[in-house]
Amino acid sequence: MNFLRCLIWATAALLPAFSTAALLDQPLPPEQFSACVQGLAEQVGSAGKPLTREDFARITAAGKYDDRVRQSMLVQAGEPTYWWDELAATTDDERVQDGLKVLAREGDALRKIEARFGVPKEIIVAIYGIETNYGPAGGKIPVLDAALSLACLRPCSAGTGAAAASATCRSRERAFAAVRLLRDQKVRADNFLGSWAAAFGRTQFVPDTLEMLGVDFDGDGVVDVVGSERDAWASTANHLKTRGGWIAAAPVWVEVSIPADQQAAFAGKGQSIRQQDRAKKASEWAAQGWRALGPKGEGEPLQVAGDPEVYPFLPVGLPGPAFLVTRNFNTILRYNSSERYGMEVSLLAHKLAGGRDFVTPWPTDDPGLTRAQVKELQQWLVQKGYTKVIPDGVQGRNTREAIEAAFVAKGMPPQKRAGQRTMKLLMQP
Ligand SMILES: [Ca+2]
Repeated sequence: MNFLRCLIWATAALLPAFSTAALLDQPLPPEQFSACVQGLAEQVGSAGKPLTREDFARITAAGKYDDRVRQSMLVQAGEPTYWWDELAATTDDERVQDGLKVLAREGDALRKIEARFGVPKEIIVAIYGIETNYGPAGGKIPVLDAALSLACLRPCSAGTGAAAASATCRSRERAFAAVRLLRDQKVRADNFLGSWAAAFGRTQFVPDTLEMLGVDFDGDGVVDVVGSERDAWASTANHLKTRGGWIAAAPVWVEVSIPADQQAAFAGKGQSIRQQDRAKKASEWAAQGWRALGPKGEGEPLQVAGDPEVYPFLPVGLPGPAFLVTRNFNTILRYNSSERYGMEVSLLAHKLAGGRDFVTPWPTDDPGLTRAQVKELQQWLVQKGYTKVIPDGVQGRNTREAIEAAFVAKGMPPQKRAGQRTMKLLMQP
């Protein structure tokens, strides 16, 4: 996954726990960072696993504050982004084809991982595709620096005991885990690089999670989620199996139509509607008139293998796509708490298994672009002198500003995105 998207997703998980906004106003002064790291050294007694002060001090001596962490924490407050843009780009044909190549190339290993952990190989490959576009990941920030910077920008309020397990202390434990991984030589010190949120490797693990759930699947004695695809895949499968559990026979969701007399409760206000507390067997929803949707949007009998408990999830309310989701959706959210991430992974996996896109249109007259189309648009923007951005298929900050400038120059209402309709409008001579 590209870096910006990584920020948006990861931050969705970070924000609720964050209560020290003032700390983000300016870079952390060096003396404050040193004092913070020293303070962390005094808290090793609260670490989730044994860690001595001496080891912490020795390994963090090389640690540096990295202001990209703070800057990234600020990014997410920016402009709105849309489901239809993100899903169009993250599950485009190109990513499906690339994923099918991975499945063909590594089918044996992936089948073994599926058999051992009970998680479909398409889900594992989809996470690989969404997280790093099937690659070794491009994070450039030393994980130790990122983890220490995060821990200092988002300090743990209480010092010891039960608080260590609380959400506010997760950053501290992440820093401790990064130190332990280096101490135990479980990661390669020269290649321990990742994102601002300290996520690293092909499926973007964070240190504390890797320490608990990492799997050495290729059997070389090291859990190497950077260098080894198999280690990364097995670690991800282990995460899904252990945190939340996977119902092997069940899908992640079924696209549905809601009976007319029950639709009022799902009127869209732009926010997602997720009703976990209404989970009940699929057959009970069917008895209330809920229907599955066929290839042309026609209602079909609602039958889910094994008749698991499912609950309604509507990404933007009605009008818009509606789903009944299984526990597998929650399990993906344990990997990354963003609902969009959950739908991106599951839709890509669905397509990798031969399934089709949702049939219900998004409530927009300007659906999202594929990455190839975004690239084409970027090339046009560069050619017309609106930006010097390198066309990469991502509507990042520079591209969005160039789009806005182009709309203004053409005398059209400014907007910082383009879709199928507005891209044509913008590029017409
Ligand atoms: Ca290994």
